[in-house]
Amino acid sequence: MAEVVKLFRTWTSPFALRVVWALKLKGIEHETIFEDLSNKSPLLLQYNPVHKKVPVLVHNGKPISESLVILEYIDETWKQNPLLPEDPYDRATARFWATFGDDKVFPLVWRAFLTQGKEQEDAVAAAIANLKFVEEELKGKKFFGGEAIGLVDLAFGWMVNMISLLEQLTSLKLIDAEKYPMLVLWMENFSEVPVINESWPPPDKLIAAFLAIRGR
Ligand SMILES: N[C@@H](CCC(=O)N[C@@H](CS)C(=O)NCC(=O)O)C(=O)O
Repeated sequence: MAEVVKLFRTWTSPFALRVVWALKLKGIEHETIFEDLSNKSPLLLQYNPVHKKVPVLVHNGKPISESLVILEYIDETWKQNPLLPEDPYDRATARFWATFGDDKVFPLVWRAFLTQGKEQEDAVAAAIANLKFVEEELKGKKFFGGEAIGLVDLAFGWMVNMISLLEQLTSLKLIDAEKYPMLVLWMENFSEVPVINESWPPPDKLIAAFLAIRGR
């Protein structure tokens, strides 16, 4: 039976971009359904009734939501170009860092993006402090898992354009190249991977979309 893979997403969603990258790295053909989050489609609500968010991957009619869960599903379903290491301890470590990024870095950067003044400065300071742990984790490595791109890289991929966007839109500096050389190097290595590089949303369109969100 031919496989049917559908991805419900928006073009701005950093969580959905992880899934796009994973499918491309695995070479999986898929159909993309772009959602309007101000008017979610009945299918999105049917497939993700709990969170009502994108991304949702639908594989042969079965929906999977939450981007990190989707990445693991993709890795278990299509074995080529593995995203997680084989060793159980290394797998646990990868899951730890992917979750750390979503729990302890992304929300702070997002808060910095949506706020101003003291609240914004506090969010940036807290994000910078948490990124120190990430900097240490990257010491001596090209990617989080070593030489090959993997799940943790995809999970942190949002940082590359969100941080430069935040730095462009505000006067704040998040990543100082002298204090965070490994993070800067990782961002360069990550961006150079063709599958990653070819999938970014157009920067001007993204700035306009994020300014609209910030305005609201
Ligand atoms: N933890 C979720 C976060 C997904 C998420 O926040 N998606 C946003 C778009 S970036 C969304 O669909 N928001 C719609 C809403 O909150 O109603 C994941 O990793 O998939």
